Amino acid sequence: MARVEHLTFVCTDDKDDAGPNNNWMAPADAHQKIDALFDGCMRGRTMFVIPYCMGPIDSPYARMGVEITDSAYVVANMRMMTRMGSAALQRIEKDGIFVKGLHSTGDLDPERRFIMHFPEELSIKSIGSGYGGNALLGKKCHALRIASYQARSEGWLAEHMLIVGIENPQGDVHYIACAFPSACGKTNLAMLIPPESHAGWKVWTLGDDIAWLHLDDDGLLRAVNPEAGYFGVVPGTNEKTNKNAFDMIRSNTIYTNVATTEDNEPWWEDKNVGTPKTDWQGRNYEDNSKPAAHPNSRFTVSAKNNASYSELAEAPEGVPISALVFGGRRKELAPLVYEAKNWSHGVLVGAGVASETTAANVGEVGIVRRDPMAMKPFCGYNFADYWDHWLSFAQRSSKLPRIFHVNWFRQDKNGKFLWPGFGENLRVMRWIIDRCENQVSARETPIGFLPNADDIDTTDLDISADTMAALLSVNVEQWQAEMTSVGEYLDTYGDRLPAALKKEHAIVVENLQKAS
Ligand code: GTP
Ligand code: SPV
Ligand code: MN
Repeated sequence: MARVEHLTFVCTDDKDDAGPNNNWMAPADAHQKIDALFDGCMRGRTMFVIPYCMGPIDSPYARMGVEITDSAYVVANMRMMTRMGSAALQRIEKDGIFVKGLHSTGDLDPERRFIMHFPEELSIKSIGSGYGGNALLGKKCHALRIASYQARSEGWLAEHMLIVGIENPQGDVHYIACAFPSACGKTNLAMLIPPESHAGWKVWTLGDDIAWLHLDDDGLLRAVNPEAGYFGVVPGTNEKTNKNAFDMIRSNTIYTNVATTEDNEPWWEDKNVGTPKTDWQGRNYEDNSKPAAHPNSRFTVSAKNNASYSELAEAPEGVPISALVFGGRRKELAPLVYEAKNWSHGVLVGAGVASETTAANVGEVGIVRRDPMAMKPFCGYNFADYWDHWLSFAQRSSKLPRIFHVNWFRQDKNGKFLWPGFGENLRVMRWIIDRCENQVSARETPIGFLPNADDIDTTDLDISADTMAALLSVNVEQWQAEMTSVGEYLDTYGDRLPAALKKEHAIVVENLQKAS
């Protein structure tokens, strides 16, 4: 029912290539260990062979894979999440290169469960889990861990980002890619419905989880979504929060670990329709103190089911990106939105992302941890080299997107969210677009540019000026502590840490010092 970071390994010849951000095992040891578990594990089962394509089938950026599995559930999911089948097989025959994935549910015993990546061999072996990120090998294993490793040597980026098109009433569209940690709002933002106050605005979904970013010949950063479907968080999805998702999962949808009603309809917390009869484990639901659906229950659905689906998700060349946005789940500290001062400062902002842990991974929920670029569980190599790679883009283009940071999750003393979120997040995206178009000035602070008080449109919103001021404030003392913690974290990467990143950190520290 969730990813298992503690059982997920990156197996490179040199341990330092995997970095402190990954669990590491020597490739030979890893093969030996996992092959012993695979031995005989599929006996009596059906072996499925899944040729798949990540990215539009005719895109130069698309990458192929073949997953072998003994799970029909995996096949059905991969069919919606990737371009699978004969077209992929033909391209594999043409390209002559593909990622090899081997998966078995094994006996589902956590003691005999591993997700192992061999980026130098372009292969993945996964046993003991049937859950999405552990078992649909095209997704996080291939499209992020293996792809990020390849992207570094080939000069592109594989990121944990949604891709959204925002169209203003005049018909101009800006494409924005946002990296938020697991269960922190990517799917919701990708298919946002403009609030009533925003007549004439439209939102187009290109992707909700993964973006592959390439510089084109003109120096523009372009994004393609390697996936063809959504594997989304079910709890919290309703008519009000995410109507597009709510509508698109009424048919042709796989539900995983939800509760059911008497009529065998799927049910989850905050669905706001029906009552649960059976919980996600198939038990009679009586104990109301526990959720009936697993907090990380998921839907799988083809992207084409989504009313806001953009045809450009099929464009081989992808879409040009105006802004990159990082975000996290922070009760305090991080303002609603701020803009980095330049590309390398933006890389520091991304490297410093922290977020409360969620049910998307097995383990404690609600603990603040560093999740750089929302890639802590997914970067297939040493974060120090990854930041260096990010920084290198500034030398290759003068037309890079601007970088922002958002936080929809600030709370008051009673644990109530200060910002309404969901559809209203469009108001923040508008400020981001205005900044990209140089239409609005901003307030310079030690951590970056913040909106002036009136520049976030709050028309028809029941929010006080005091709350807005709180959402758009920078507490220098708290930020000094935060930057100390970011500095300590960066130092754990030792000599490999890029000097340019240390320098950006020192600049923010100095600016805070001056402001205090
Ligand atoms: P992964 O699929 O795990 O990568 O997650 P994701 O980043 O796509 O997260 P998703 O959009 O599914 O949101 C996760 C949870 O956060 C859901 O329960 C949402 O209802 C909730 N959520 C999303 N956006 C907002 C927001 O703007 N405000 C608040 N308060 N909650 C939100
Ligand atoms: C996430 O956890 O970030 C997800 C779900 O998108 S999974 O595919 O399991 O990684
Ligand atoms: Mn994700």
